[in-house]
Amino acid sequence: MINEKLQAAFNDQINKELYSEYLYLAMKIFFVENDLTGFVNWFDVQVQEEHAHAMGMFDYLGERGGSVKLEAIDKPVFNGKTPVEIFEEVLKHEEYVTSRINALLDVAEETKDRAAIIFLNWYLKEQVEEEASVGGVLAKLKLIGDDKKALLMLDKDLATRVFNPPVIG
Ligand code: OFO
Repeated sequence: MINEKLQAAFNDQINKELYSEYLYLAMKIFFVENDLTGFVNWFDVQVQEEHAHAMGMFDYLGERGGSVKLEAIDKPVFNGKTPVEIFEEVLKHEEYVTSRINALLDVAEETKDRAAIIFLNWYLKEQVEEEASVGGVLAKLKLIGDDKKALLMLDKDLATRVFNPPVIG
């Protein structure tokens, strides 16, 4: 049986993963409206990944005899009006999520739940990959600047991203 404090922290993170899914869905709209279909694909994959992250914790709580409590998902908020600005916000958001996974690990350590620590290590590794992948797109966007041809080449590249359902834990 999972400790109550840890269960609450997991539930909070499930909400944050679902918020991430919602945020990326909202960001996708900008790229749909600007006909950047490769970026749209990138966000489609991102949305699916965030959903998988939420469901990984959802299922884990069930396995541990815990209870999932779903709360309201906040309205997605971002201010970016260009691809660079939006990806700056994606990176900031991923860094925030990394800090929340670390906070969740702190609770798992405090409650001496070694199984949860092992489970959460997967999420920490995933955050390292996410920050690197988002940082990579952002760096390219900064290099591209106002070069529309180069932006279309990056768009073509992002069209190849594929969602591979993660094996979590
Ligand atoms: Fe769930 O990894 Fe991004 O936020």
